[in-house]
Amino acid sequence: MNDAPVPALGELLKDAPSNWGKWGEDDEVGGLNYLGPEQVLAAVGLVRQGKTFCIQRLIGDPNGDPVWPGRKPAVRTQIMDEATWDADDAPAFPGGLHYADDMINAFLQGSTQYDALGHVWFDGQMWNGYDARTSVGGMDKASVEPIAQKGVVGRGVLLDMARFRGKTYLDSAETFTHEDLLACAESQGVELRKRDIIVIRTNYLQRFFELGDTFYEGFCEPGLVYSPELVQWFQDMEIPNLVTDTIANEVTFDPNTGVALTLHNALMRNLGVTFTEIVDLEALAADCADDGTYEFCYTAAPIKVAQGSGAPVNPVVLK
Ligand code: UVW
Repeated sequence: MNDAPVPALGELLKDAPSNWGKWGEDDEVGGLNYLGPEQVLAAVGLVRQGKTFCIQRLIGDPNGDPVWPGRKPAVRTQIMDEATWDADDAPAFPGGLHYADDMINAFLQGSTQYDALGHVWFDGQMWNGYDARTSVGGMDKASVEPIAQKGVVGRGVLLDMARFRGKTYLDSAETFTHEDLLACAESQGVELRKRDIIVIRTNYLQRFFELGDTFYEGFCEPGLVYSPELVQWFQDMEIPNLVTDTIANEVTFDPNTGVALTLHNALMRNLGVTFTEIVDLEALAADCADDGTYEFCYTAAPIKVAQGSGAPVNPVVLK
């Protein structure tokens, strides 16, 4: 990184494309508007082998839950189990019913998740120009709820950047561009089309399971890196949804500017691209490498959380 002062996002993105107002002043799902009946039917037509892949990571993994620094892994608490009925004052149900109950205390973005379009902002405005004050006490605008109501179905394409670069996993702070995505697609023999759901594998989170807590030292994930050309490419390609197996879908700190999470703003806030993070692509990637088919029907719907800035999801991929 150079020694120049880190630019403000407003300055960096002042000439960047925007889709605010494109789908009306009340829109809360942005690029998901690109996925209509035509895209759904085309995606369903890709289901030929009857294979299914559920690409959520385990919540409460005994080996740990990778989360954005400052968030904590989910805590699951057993509330009722067979021991409950040892107590003299245990509930007695006609017929002798016993049952188990539990609860989780979890960050809504602490596992495989959809970000709400209002999840990030700068200069006091979030997606579609909504006032950032509408986030106070809960998202009144651009929460995850409309995304959960609509759901996501479209043609997904896996771009296996780790395999493309001949690595087990990408390195910390390693970057790639849309040109690299195109080169990766070409090497896999798959065409990227307009309105595709882009699914990128870095396998970076394997490092979390290998390193434990030292994973967070000098935290900088690999990923897509901002350029005006990359943002224009997403705009021209009408990409509805960016899905990756990293915690935040992009290089954490832009090596050219030092800005944190530039693409969250250039793509999510400005263009309405929905972000799906922390997916587990290992079984899917192995299958794609095996059968040479990197396109599939991608389906997902985050859980419906009123005013949520994100929500867990278990996307299902069908081949
Ligand atoms: C942040 O935006 C801080 O986190 P994420 O998108 O990874 O949930």
